[in-house]
Amino acid sequence: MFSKILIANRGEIAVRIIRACNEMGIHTVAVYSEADAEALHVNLADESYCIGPALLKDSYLNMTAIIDVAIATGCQAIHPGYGLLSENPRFAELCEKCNIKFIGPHWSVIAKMGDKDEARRTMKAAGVPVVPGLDEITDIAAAKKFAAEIGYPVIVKASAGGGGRGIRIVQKEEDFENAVLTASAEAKSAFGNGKVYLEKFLTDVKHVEMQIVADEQGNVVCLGERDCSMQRKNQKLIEESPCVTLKPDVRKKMMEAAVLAAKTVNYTNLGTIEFLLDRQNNFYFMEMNTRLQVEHPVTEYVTGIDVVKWQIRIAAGMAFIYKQEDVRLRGCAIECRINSEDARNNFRPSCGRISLLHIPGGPWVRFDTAIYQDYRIPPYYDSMIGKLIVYARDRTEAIRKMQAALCELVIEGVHTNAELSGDILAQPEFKDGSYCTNFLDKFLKNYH
Ligand code: MV4
Repeated sequence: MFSKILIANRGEIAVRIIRACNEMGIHTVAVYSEADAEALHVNLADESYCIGPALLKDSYLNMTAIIDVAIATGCQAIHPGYGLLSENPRFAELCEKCNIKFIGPHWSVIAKMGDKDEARRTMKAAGVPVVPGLDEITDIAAAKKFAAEIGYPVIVKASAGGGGRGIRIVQKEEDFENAVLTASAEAKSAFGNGKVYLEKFLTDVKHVEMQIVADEQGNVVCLGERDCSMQRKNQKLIEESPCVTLKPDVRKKMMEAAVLAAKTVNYTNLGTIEFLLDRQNNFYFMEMNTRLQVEHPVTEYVTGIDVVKWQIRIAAGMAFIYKQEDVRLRGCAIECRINSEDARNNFRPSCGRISLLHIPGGPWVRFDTAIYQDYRIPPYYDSMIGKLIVYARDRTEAIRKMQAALCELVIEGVHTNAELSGDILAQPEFKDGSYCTNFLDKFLKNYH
């Protein structure tokens, strides 16, 4: 086992990883930007080093600065968390060159799955169902003809995409060419790669993702699904497990497809396979996320498995002790992301000092956060300041527990979306679990 790990991240996820290390008797090294001197992860780690100015490119994305700290402090591994450098194959490769274990899959697998069009082709060839569409658009006229055949609406996606950039939904043929060109231009400037591909845009579907764990001995186990259909502009707001509309036989097939996807690319460590699920119970592969996800606590509650500790153990060469038949999905977990933004003012980011903080408690109520009373939220980073997760025997009880916990949560000094989440939980479409990917945009049209 490692004796010392560097955490290449900030905020609640850095704190989450430090806690896992503390339980495992592993020393922790934090890195931080000049704007984060007062951040919680800096205080909780055994050692902390400033790696540069506030802007991400000068600090948390500065690969050599981070590696230098890891080498100088004698770290054997780096945990990248989510976002930032977590899906950067060049960073994972640099770690390997410096003899530091990157806690995640091999860089070649990150690169392969990071090219979404290549991932799609790989999965199709392996027999995993994919959304009807067209691999890499090279000839716009031919792509337009294909779009007319599969029928509008269609969606143009950047191959190197992420965070919703380089995506265009096209409702009618006359908009097609412009959508391809602007999506490609946007992807080129954001990712340095303008490659785009085409899919039929499915409406009335759920966004269901499967969590997999793969050890370096070749065992791949699926920890069930999360329903992530409650999204706005590519930002998830509420996630839950299990997915209400996923029938047991379909779940079994989808879990098998997720395991097949991972095995096809010799995947190791923690990963997520994203699918769309339609009302006829067809499911389609969309993409694979080669990292720990924000919403992992939902899976931890329904499986009883600490996935962050397993990421570390697997990276250290341990075999995963659970077989597929040992994994029992029990009860119901819901997560609400708490963002410092004004939901009634076009989701304007809200910064400033937390003047009053009360964190809800009680059995099976978890609040993952890096804020504390009097902490000043810096304006440079993500607006997510916490995650409220609850667990109960059944979904009705879980919803009530979440509503009570949201009411108990007090964050003063900044605007948050906590009230919006409470309002969504009270909607009939949420209560019966029938909500789909198009729900939130519709709901927000009349929300003021
Ligand atoms: C889709 C889709 C429907 N059809 N692709 C991809 C990235 C993810 N963050 C959202 N994505 C989607 N891809 C096809 N072919 C539906 C979504 C989607 C979504 C789209 C618009 C508004 C809210 C959404 C919520 C979840 C998923």
